[in-house]
Amino acid sequence: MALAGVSVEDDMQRYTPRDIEPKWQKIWRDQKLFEVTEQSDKPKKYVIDMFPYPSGAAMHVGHMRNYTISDVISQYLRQKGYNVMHTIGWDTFGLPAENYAIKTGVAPQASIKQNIANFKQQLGQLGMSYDWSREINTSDPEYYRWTQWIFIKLFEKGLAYQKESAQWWCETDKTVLANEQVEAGKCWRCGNEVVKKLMKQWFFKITEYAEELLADIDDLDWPEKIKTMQRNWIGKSQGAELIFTTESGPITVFTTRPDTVYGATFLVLAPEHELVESLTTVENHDSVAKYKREAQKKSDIARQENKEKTGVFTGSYAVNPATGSQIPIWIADYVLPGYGTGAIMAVPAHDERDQEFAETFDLPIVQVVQGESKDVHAEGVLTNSGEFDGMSSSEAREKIVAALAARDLGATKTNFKMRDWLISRQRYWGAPIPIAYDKNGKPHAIPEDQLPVLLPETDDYAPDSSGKGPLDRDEAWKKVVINGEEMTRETDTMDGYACSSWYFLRYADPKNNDQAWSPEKANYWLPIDYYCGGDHAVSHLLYSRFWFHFFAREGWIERSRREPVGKLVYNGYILAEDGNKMSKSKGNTINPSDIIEQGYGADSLRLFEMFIAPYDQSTNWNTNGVPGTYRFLQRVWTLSQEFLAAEGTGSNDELKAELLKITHRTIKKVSSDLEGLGFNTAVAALMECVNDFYKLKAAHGFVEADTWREVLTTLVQLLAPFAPHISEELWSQFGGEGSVHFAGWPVHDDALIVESTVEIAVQVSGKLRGTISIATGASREAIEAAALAHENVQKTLEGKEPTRIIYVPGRLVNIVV
Ligand code: ANZ
Repeated sequence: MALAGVSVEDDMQRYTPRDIEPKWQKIWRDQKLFEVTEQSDKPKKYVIDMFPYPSGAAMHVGHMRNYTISDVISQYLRQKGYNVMHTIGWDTFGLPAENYAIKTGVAPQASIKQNIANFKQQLGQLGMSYDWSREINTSDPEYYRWTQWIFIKLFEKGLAYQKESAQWWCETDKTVLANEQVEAGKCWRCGNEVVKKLMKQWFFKITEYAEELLADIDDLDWPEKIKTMQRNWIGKSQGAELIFTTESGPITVFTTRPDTVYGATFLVLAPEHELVESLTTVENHDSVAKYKREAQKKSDIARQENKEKTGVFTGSYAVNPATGSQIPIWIADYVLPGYGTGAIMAVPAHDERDQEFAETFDLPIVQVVQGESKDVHAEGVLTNSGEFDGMSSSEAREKIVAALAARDLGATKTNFKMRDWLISRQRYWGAPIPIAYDKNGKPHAIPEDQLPVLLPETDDYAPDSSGKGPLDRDEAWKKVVINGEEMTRETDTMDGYACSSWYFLRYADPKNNDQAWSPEKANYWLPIDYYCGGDHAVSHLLYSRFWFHFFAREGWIERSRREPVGKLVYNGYILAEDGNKMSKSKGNTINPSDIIEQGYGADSLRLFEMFIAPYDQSTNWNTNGVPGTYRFLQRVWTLSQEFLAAEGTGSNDELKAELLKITHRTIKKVSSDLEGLGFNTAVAALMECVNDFYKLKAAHGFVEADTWREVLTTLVQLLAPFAPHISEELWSQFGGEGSVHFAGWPVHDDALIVESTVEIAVQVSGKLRGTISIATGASREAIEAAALAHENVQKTLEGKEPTRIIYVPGRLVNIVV
């Protein structure tokens, strides 16, 4: 078959990946080459990707970038002599399979099985070096049994609890909706407006770990931008709670600026605040009720967007604890119910949102701080603040809170933006929550010996108007006897993020039937040394940190390993050639299997994936790229075949030095690039190396056969992480022992790189007659011959024979007559 953009140089020597790649894949598999155990005298490395959700669509070249990065790292580390665990599994619960089931009637169990088979086939084709004996699947009862066990442990410690919470609800479809199913306040299915409805839900108490999750971020070897995202998500905020009294009782506000309390000219409550009802006067009842209904339809994000301020007056007043004056109480949706106390003191002179609000509704604005800079840690000098006038903001913050505290009207307070993790899903396709309720509705953990709580098979997956999941319709399944007492099972399933919060521990001990993992194995393999992915900056990466902190507190993993992810390798996206995001629906995806089957092979594709751009940058796909890297591999192949067919004889010191210099320069560059994850520049260095080899071959042929053999073998070793198949094939053709992937990583010798030629002074009977420039490492005979041949030497000698030649290595030749 003809490959576009590739000229056929010589059929006999043609590089044909399909003759090589499947062959080596089979050998690696049959020999279980990449399987590992803890019984090793090598130091360990643990390298994985964020495991995939095996969707119905084939993987595209964007997904593949991620898997290639981790595979290159793994192969490199193996060659460097590490005991590398590199493995993969499947994150299989979740909405896509369930929606597919609702649409087509194909059970999620069946479609997932098919999708896994497809993904495995694709990854296998790419020559990924996984330890397949450790493969896991989160919807396998042998796996989710342990997710349920962890739930129970959290429940026993009070870290899994139930609480009423507002859920998106579509009145038309009569169903609960996840956040991502609400688009601009509308249901994703029917397009009608959605509302919030209070429902009892299960939560994990991640907020109890807020402080330590925040503190540990500092030491993580992660990209700064991801660390910042996590810090902001946790959102620690130090301030005070101040009390404003009203006729209906006290209103507590949370503020980071107690120094501005003299400028608080009104209060704003979230429309959902519990005191709104009692504060609303008769005249204001209708407008307040209407405003509350409108606010219900907006998401928190929409409410925080910077747009025109809306709100209504309740008709009531509160007493400002500092000034003693009566200030009006309003409600507005820019105050969120879930943060702080759901009520704020508005200081329009010093807070932008409050200022807009005051301007819109014509409320008083009183400046109380002078010379304030615009940044968040506002500092200025107090004014209009009674006894506190003239104080700095920071001093006043403390003094004012202390003064109010003395009157029981204030206290310092730290808040976190982070909310507890809602894990109930009114859905079929998830791990059942291992809880049952007694007659009084009290929740009980399912005893450990009754795990797993199996997800029953059904052909009825759709949610209904009950607000509960499909499992709620399975009357037989719901009944359960616990310690002789009849109970009713919880019918919600768990958020998929529960299953993905601990899977890296199961990789360490995938077949354990007695424990989720053995601490011994976990302490051997964890933390993950390189965790590769390009998503879930806060969700998954924060949830799993929380679980690990919990595991460490329980002693199931060493405290020093409570951070699961050592180095986070956060890759950029590959976009379609036109710069759009690749997606099946846009029809612009490129399937790696197609490229392989066209004849370019997996190695060319892998190489291009690494060459295309620095790994952490997003970049557009380029159709000419793979033919380019294919041509490069073709050149490696051809050069090797030519050498094997026609090893030269004889020696050439200059050639030898030059070959070694090129090679050692390349070893140095590729090694340091790989250490710093500079994959693209490492590939460029390999290409340059091959170009230089071709020039030398053209000039000298394959004399210096031993050196050629040495440098070509080294080239193959350097190429192996990127292009494992061709490297393995050439390694064996060159007579290498075992697999190239365990054959060591070449080490460069600086002495061979520094200078390719040396300048040597030439004297005749002690008198300087000139200099010669000659290859470093040239033999003494060659140097003497070059010195004798020097023009001035010939002239001075006038045909006389030298009596002896003195040679000072690397410096001078003295020809004595
Ligand atoms: C008075 C004030 C004066 C404020 C000033 C700021 C500047 P962090 O924690 O950093 O986000 N706030 C408190 N609860 C809120 C809620 N539920 N919804 C919306 N806004 C809320 O900032 C806390 C500040 O955000 C608090 O301090 C409060 O406004 C507002 F010159 O109180 B401040």
